[in-house]
Amino acid sequence: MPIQLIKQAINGNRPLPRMWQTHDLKERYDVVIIGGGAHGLACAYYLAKNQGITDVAILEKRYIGSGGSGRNTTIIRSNYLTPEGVRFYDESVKLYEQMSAEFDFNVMFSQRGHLTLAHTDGALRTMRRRAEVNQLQGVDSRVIYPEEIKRLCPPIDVSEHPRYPILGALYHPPGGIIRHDAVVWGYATHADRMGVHIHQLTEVIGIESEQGKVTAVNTSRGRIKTGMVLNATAGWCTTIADMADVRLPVTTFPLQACVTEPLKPFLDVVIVSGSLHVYVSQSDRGELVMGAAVDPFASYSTRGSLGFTEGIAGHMLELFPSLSHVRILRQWGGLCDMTPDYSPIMGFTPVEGFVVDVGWGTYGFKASPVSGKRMAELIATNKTPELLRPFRLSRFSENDLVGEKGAASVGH
Ligand code: PYC
Repeated sequence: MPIQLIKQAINGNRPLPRMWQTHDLKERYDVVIIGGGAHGLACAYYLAKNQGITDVAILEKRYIGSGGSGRNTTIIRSNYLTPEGVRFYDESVKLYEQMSAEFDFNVMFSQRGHLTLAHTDGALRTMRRRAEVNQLQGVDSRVIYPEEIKRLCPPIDVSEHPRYPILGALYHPPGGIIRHDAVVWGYATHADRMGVHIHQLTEVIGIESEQGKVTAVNTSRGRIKTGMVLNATAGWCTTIADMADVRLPVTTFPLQACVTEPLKPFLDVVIVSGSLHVYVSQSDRGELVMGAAVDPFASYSTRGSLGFTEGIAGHMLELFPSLSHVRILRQWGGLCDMTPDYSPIMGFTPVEGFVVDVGWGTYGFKASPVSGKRMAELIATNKTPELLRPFRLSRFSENDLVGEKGAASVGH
């Protein structure tokens, strides 16, 4: 039993200490991070822990984890398509592996294996290419065929009957799922303990600069002087960048997800089908957590739609016909900032002191530790870490793209 619970029982049920504090807004901070999701919180954590920079404010317009960090389907993996992507996400998986020990707080990382199904010859070709690239980067990933898929996931239909029979899969054993709220709370707690100020319900309304250099951030609670601002938002990354006069090649699309009623444990791998536009895992509560492709129109809406529910139910039943009696419990939407090459944008911008960690599309949550750690390094040293160089903003004008569309879980 966790020691805190025992202490609480002995102490007559007095409230547990708060995991993070509230603070008045200071007049000045060394670093201001806009966005209280896992990325912003991770960056604050690593600024304090690895770089000794603790005079940091996180500004979150709602509550921490209220954006993509609390709305994703918690999948962690590094089986990407480009060497740059694989190296980057692999560092993230390794950081996730250490997280429970580092926080002394169980983030429930379950490396149960991740299967991306191929239903066409073209998809199988892409899986083979991904497996090669993954293996060359030392990442455990290989193509498997229906017999092994059935062994790893007995309820799946690998027969020839479905409209899109399963021809093979990219199998990535280190991939899995995690508790996303635990990740957010872990970073927040530890950043707070090292002196970071987390300001919830604090909306950014303007960014000031003089002679091409950031000087202050205006918020719904007052003005903050600073020479360093990190835009770590999703959904509103272009709005925030516009305030600093920086244009980002990003278009925002909704992405919907849902959970079923709890079922007895029967699915202990993550299943993804790009052709059927569905990914699914079973949570520790027994619910099936499922998602689809982004909605086919740009929008800031996070409402669910009947079209999504019908589509995902139909596609799930093609994979798992035995689930026809299962009810969907709730559904929700999040916002995905898509870039032209489906890779994120991390690093410096033409405005000195305004740096970005944005454009994550459908890949954001899984990258939180590595982007936080490496963005903290960039801010502290004023140099771009090697791992981040491929993802610089200037790659679009230099025609040096990092095409990751082929590694998306579902078609976009
Ligand atoms: O890239 O693994 C992924 C993913 C799952 C859901 C959205 N993106």
